[in-house]
Amino acid sequence: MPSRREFSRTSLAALGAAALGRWPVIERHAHQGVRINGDRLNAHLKALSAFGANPQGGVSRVAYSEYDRLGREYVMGLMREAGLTVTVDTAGNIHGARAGSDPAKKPLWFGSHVDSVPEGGNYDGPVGSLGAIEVAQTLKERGITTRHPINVVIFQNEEGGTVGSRAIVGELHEADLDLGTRSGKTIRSGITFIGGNVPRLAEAQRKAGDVAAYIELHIEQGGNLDKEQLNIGVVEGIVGIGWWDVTIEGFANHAGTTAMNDRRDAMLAFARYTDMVNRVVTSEPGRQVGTVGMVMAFPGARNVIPGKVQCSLELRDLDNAKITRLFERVRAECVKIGEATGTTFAFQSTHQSASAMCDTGIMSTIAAQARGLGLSHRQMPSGAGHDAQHMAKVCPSAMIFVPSIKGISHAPQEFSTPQDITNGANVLLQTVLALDAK
Ligand code: HGY
Ligand code: MN
Ligand code: MN
Repeated sequence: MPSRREFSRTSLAALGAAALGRWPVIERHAHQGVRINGDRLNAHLKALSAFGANPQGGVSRVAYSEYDRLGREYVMGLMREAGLTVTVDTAGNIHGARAGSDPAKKPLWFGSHVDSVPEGGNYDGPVGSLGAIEVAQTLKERGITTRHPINVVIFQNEEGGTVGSRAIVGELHEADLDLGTRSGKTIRSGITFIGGNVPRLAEAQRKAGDVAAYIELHIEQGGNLDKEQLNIGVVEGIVGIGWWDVTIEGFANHAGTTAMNDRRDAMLAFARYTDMVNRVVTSEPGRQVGTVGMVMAFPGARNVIPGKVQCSLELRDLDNAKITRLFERVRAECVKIGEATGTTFAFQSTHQSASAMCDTGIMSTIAAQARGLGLSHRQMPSGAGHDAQHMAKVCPSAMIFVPSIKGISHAPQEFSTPQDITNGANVLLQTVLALDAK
């Protein structure tokens, strides 16, 4: 197995056409030797993982829960220690600002999120959030004043559909605010709970030109870097995601007296639906994925034929048109399943994130900084959604991935090594300094 270092040349050649990005490629800058404090960063990660720690070793820190609130407090404390001026915007996103020396420059944003999925891991979001704060702390300690103002951003409710970043780009709409969340609160009451101001939500918006660039450090969440023993992933694009709530209506009836062919069993329709989603999604070539991740049967008793099922549909691909096409195929198949089982299917769209491509100039800059640090790297798409895909609508955006051991994520066993996390934060630091040299 080749070592992580032996692959350091991968990407720059492949990125030959990369100069087409909005940001010029910066290879060298004045602070090439500066490094973050990896021990401190990893200690902060361990401390944050106490908020919502679960017995399996991961966290349940879903957005708008008490643990989310406590985790955010902890993070705001670290930001203040790092010399950042901390504010919470009207959408509930946390910002840590640091002045730059050139009044003509727009701020460089970098950060991630600290909310988790239910029974999630300790690295999805925290690595990029605490990595960003560590970069700010390093700049402070080294007495480096950047030309651009700096803004460390911690987006709220990333896992519930990139809610905070959608508010930033003006895509969190009135109807979204009344959707429920895993905390038990609606998005509207959740935003109030974490210190936002819903009637003034629009004040959180940024438009094209307000932000110089957005960079996010994150764990890969897939197993490519680990398998190939590479240090850094340079993200080329982020998948689009569609979410639908699906309601299957049948007829609840006695499980002992209703003959098999007289039943309108919503659970049977659900079983066929789940199998069909897998069949439709795998029926064409490509990296598209589809998941049925939630199900509830009603009334939910051993001796009652389920009259109603509420479940979900998630579709992802780098091509938004493919998501729409697959959804239409799923919906058409549901009509057939409904006819065969005496049930009906209704779909309600609850969230749609368009895919986004990363800025090729910043991608080349990230690759150059990784190379300068002696780190191997390759380009890769992101199969996970990220706030960066929304930020890409208002500024050049890019992402830095570090390995996820065995590719496990959204699970308590999620793990990235302290060295890989340190490497990623150093690439973030060097990338910020390189972009600032523009
Ligand atoms: O679901 C996702 O892709 C992300 O981790 N929010
Ligand atoms: Mn996640
Ligand atoms: Mn994440």
